[in-house]
Amino acid sequence: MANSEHTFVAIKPDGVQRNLVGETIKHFEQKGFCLIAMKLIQASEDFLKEHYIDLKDHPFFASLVKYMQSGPVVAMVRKGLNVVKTGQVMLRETNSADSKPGTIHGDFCIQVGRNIIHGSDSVESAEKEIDLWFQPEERVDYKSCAQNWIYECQVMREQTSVLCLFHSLSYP
Ligand code: DAT
Ligand code: MG
Repeated sequence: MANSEHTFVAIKPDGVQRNLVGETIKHFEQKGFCLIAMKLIQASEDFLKEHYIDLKDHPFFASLVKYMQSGPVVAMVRKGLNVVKTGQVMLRETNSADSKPGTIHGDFCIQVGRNIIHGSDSVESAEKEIDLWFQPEERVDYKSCAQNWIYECQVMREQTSVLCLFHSLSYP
């Protein structure tokens, strides 16, 4: 079901220390992506090496792990239609210097090594990252009333016929 796609988002230590937690969460909240899980966590070196395993051969790997370990991280899971791709557009680009105003990197960061927020870069990595950061019991799936106003009926129907019925009764 397309609108039940999940992504992993983490506000990095510099985002937490710079008091940008609320500001960054606001982007995802206002966009309409549903909050499924969230926690403040001090990640260990081994845990972060696992998270960034795909980057282990890059020269910046050690400094990346050290930076991510330098303070707590706010980890969360968001759900919605194309949330992985749209989440990436909201963050863009990896290098803040190439990021346009209006994106989180474009508005709040200067250097690639201090870019305040991580978002999964594919559906496959989102699944891996969510499994790494959250136990199944830490994820809460629920029906958000706002979804009736964010999605058209056709998309809602993919998620639940009850919601679609509600929608069609409300808007003949
Ligand atoms: P993204 O976070 O956009 O998915 P990535 O997975 O390639 O990008 O890299 C993960 C993080 O590693 C990125 O947010 C910051 C750091 N990084 C990437 N390229 C870097 C570089 N050339 N120099 C220093 N840090 C870099
Ligand atoms: Mg990445």
